Parts: sequence; structure tokens; C-alpha cells
Amino acid sequence: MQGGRRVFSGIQPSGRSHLGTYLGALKNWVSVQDDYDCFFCIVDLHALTTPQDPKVLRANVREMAALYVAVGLDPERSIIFRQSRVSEHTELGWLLNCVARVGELSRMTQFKDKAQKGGADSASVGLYDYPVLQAADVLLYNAHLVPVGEDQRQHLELMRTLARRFNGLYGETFVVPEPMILDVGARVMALDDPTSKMSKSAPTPAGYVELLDEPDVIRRKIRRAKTDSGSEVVASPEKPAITNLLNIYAGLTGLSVSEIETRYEGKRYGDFKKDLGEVVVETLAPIRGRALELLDDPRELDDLLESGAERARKVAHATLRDAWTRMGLD
Ligand code: ATP
Ligand code: LTN
Repeated sequence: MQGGRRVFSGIQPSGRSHLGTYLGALKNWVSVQDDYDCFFCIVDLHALTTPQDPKVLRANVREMAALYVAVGLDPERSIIFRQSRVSEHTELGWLLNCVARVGELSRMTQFKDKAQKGGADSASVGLYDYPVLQAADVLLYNAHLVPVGEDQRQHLELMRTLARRFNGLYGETFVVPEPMILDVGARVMALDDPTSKMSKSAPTPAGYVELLDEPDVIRRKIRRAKTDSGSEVVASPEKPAITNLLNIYAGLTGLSVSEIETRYEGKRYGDFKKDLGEVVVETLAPIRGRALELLDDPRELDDLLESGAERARKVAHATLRDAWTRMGLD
């Protein structure tokens, strides 16, 4: 541990975690866990901002916990827990609601996109308020670093604004967190449409590789991924589809895009896609195997989450008390 510097991040248990989630978030969580005190949360309250079936949500929480462990997060070293089990998140969320401004939330592009999809008037108030709860998640733990994908940049900026504003109004209370958004893997695009983000709310599963997809399904999805005109395996703005596939290859192997281009000089898209399919399978098959094993013992997963919540609560409660005192609620 590095003198107690902290990391916080979370993923919604809204089903179907995919290669984008892995490259943009999970893989980087694993890479920081030896150097920081880490808090990895299953943000089930955030999932409620769009409609959820209670049975499915319950199952998704366990699946997410299994995936966290299966990708290599160690529940002894890192604190793995469920947001709803640490009530301080919603409590600090309220305090921050009183510091955040309507204008700021109205500018959030993720809210605008998601609200537009279902009709702005019927979007939940929770969806609008989503970034404030997200700020509370991180500020409660005074986290220094937040590893996320590119789509979270604006939420992170708002979180920093809220921390600074609170500190300015009430005195130094919160660490102002930094985003950790890497160059490779921070924005994985859909396999069937390289102009939109790989997303679990995509209209068809052809656009994303789920972390729990079977190897043959993965191979097929990669083989059928959209390609650009031409035939050279090179990244360029005119070739968004092949560029995306090169980035995925780079993210999974640690090779640079130019090293991969050299490797595939004179070869065709088909050869490259076949190998990429194997690279993805090599990474995901062991994760799938471990996750399925863990899911065989749901009680153990529940225990793991409960003991994580106990550890998280201690830290969260101290910060909340501090915020209460600063605001005159003591
Ligand atoms: P939705 O599309 O329904 O909003 P999502 O697929 O973006 O959901 P989240 O649970 O919101 O999934 O994201 C979890 C983490 O994964 C976040 O850090 C997010 O930035 C990252 N992430 C999600 N999709 C991608 C992607 N396509 N490329 C890189 N990172 C991503
Ligand atoms: N909004 C994030 C999930 C999330 C999060 C967080 C990420 C909720 N709270 C705190 C980092 C830190 C998303 O990925 N959609």
C-alpha cells in the first residue's frame, strides 16, 4: 500500500458486462490494487435509475461480485461491496445535492442521451441526480484516483467541482479526486457500429462481447465485426472499425497498435480477426470459468460482499460525520 492513497470505482449491476467494461475499468482496477487502498463497489442504487426487475437485479449483483473476483480483484486486499449496503452513500448524496446546481446536472451528456431515449419527461429523477450520488461514492472514501472509461470524464469533472465547492464553503473536507482514464481501452466501440460506444444497453448483442460469452460466441462475434473498405490492417480515422479492433487487440495484449500493424503487414482483415478472436478468448475464457465456479456458491459471494460493506462503512461513516459537522448538523 502506498501510504494509504485510495482508489474508488464502481460498475452498475445492470447485466451483461462486456469487453468495454473490462478494458475501460476492470483491467485497470486489477493493475492498481497492489499500490493503493482500493474500494470496488457494485453500484446497485445507480442501477435503479433505469427500470430493473428485482429478481434479475438480485442475480446481477452476484454475477458482478463473481466477475470482480474472477478478473483478479482480491477481496482480502481490496474492499468489494454493494453500494446499497452502506447507507452513507445516499446520505452524503443528499448533502451534495444541496451543493450541486440544476444547471450543472442539466449539462450532463449521459443524462441527456439516456433521457432522450425513453422520452425526457419520463426519465427518473434518479437518472438526473445520478452524478451527485456518484460524487458521494468517491468523496466518502476520500479517494485520490478513479479508474473509469472515457464516457465518465464529465461525471468526474462534476465530482471535482462539487468537492472543491464544498471545501470552499465549509472548509477542507474532501480529497479532490483524479480520473484515471488510459489511452488504450478507454473507449471501446461497438463491433457492429464503430461510431457508437460498446454498451450493455445496445440494441443487439452483436455489438458487444460479454465477459461471460462462450468462446465460440466470442469467435463468431469478432469474425462478424464490421470492417472498413480496403484491406490493410492499419489504424486511421478513415478506418474506425479496424482501428477499434486494433485497440482491443492492443488493450488485451499490451502490444502497441504500431507493433500489431507491423505484425499484420500484407495480411488480410480475416487473418487479423481470426487471431483477435483467439486473443479475446484467451483473456475471457479463464475469467468465465472462475466466475461460473464462484456463482456455484452464492452464499460465499454474499458473505464476501457483507464483510466488504462492514469495512467500507467504517471509513464512510467517519467522512459523513465530518461533513455533518462542517455543515452544522452535529
Ligand atoms: P450503459 O451503456 O448501459 O450506460 P455501460 O456499458 O457504459 O452501461 P457501466 O456499468 O455504465 O456500463 O460502465 C462501467 C465502467 O466501464 C465505467 O468505468 C465505464 O466508463 C466503463 N465502460 C463502459 N463501456 C465502455 C466502453 N465501451 N469502453 C471503455 N470503457 C467502458
Ligand atoms: N457512473 C459509473 C458507475 C459509477 C462509478 C461511481 C464509477 C457509479 N459510481 C464512482 C466510478 C466512481 C458508470 O460507469 N456508469
